[in-house]
Amino acid sequence: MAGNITFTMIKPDAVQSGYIGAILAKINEAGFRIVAMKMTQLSAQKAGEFYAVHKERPFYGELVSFMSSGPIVAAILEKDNAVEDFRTLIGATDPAKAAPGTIRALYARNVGENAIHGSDSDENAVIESSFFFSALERF
Ligand code: DAT
Ligand code: MG
Repeated sequence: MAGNITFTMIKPDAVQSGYIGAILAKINEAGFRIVAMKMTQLSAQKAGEFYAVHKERPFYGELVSFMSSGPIVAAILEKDNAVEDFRTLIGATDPAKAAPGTIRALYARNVGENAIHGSDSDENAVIESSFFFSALERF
């Protein structure tokens, strides 16, 4: 099971721009099953906790403030090879470098406001999923 899930957030820029539906359609078309989903807003403290691994990076303050600036859509997704396939679907962190047709190439504004999150490992997919969802919220 662990290797078959990833965690995603549709970030505040994409929610604000009205891209939730378009992004979910891409996720469905790519063959991911939605295990859990919610719309919520991170406090600055929770955003800081989620991105604690980036604490020493120069963009950390900006990242925390952006990620707590408006609602997000959090979800757990299931598919064979979920983590890697989802990273391929979303594209590079910087939308200017993201492959054509990827979610970030289509919907991200810039490297900071980049539309969507995807876990970077099976281990982090499990940690990040549990950050947002209890067992009772998974289907
Ligand atoms: P990713 O989201 O592709 O896994 P990451 O884990 O390196 O990228 O960084 C987490 C988030 O931090 C990223 O989605 C947006 C922000 N970020 C990364 N590099 C940045 C930069 N050079 N300037 C501003 N924000 C950045
Ligand atoms: Mg990352």
